[in-house]
Amino acid sequence: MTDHTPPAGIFLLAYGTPESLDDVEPYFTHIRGGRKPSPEAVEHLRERYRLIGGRTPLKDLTFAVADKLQARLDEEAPGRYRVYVGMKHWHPFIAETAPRIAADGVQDVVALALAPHYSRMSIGGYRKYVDEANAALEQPLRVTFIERWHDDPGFRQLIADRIAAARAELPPELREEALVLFSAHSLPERILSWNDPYPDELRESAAGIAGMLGLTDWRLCYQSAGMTGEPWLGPDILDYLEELHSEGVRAVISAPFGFVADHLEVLWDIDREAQDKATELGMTLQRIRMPNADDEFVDVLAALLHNVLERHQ
Ligand code: FEC
Repeated sequence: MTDHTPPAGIFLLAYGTPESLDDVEPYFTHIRGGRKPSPEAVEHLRERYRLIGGRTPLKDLTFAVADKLQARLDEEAPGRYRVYVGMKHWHPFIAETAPRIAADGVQDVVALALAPHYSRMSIGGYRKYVDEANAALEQPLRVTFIERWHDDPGFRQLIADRIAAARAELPPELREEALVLFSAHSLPERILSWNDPYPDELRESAAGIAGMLGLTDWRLCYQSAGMTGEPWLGPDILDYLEELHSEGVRAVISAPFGFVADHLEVLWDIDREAQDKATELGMTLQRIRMPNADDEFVDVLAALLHNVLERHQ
């Protein structure tokens, strides 16, 4: 007898990245909700992409995660799940992928943004795009949206392992003393007036990871704040490195745990800006390897999705 149950969809959501330097202006405009940035701001952003090689691997990495996850799920239950990718700010947009999911006959979807901590401004934004795309479908999908997964033990263990590996790469005389510096994308301070859980979730997950490693001292800061003319959450990583330097810290292990892949905010903001600042201060900065499309990260996602799927089947 043939099983006619339609496959369930796994909708992986990522930020999106411009494919070429020509895409930078419309991409930036999309991030700003349709408001065109000044030519100077576009040029400044384009220059950062140019300096890291013209494009980031974010899209390729996200599709590589999707392919590996598909293969993993197919091994366990052939034909039961289909993995899709939709982006928040560039092609394939969430609104472009949603109709493809529906056209494949999928009715139930688990949506997972590849960012572990919840803020109304970040994950809430992904959710809004998914809801809008879904509402535009003739037959809306039944969507289970995973809003946060920073508390997933597998995720925390993976970051803890990456921190341990980064420590092992430091020169022997700095290994013991290197201070772990967690960082996540800053957001405008006004999120605090909404009681947004973002800062607390970051602190909780950093503390959880530090606990796995038995760390007594570790720090948390923000990075990549926008130039929007309003105050953003701090301390910013560049200022904070100065503070750590004045405390006598000689080496830091940078753990940008608010992200999961190599992209502009890691390859530029950490590997260029923060690294330059550390060098200027005579400090050593060793960044953790990002989860990217590594098998261990696919394991984490597969386990996380299993838990959710079991609860909804
Ligand atoms: O590699 C790439 O091409 C994309 C890297 C990238 C990631 C990313 C993640 C987050 N963002 C978050 C919030 C904001 C807010 C604004 C904002 C602006 C930008 C700009 C670029 C950019 N973001 Fe981003 N973000 C990435 C890239 N982001 C480029 C525009 C120029 C600039 O400010 O540098 C301000 C919007 C406005 O101006 O109105 C707010 C959050 C995340 C982490 C969650 C996630 O990954 O989805 C939160 C990756």
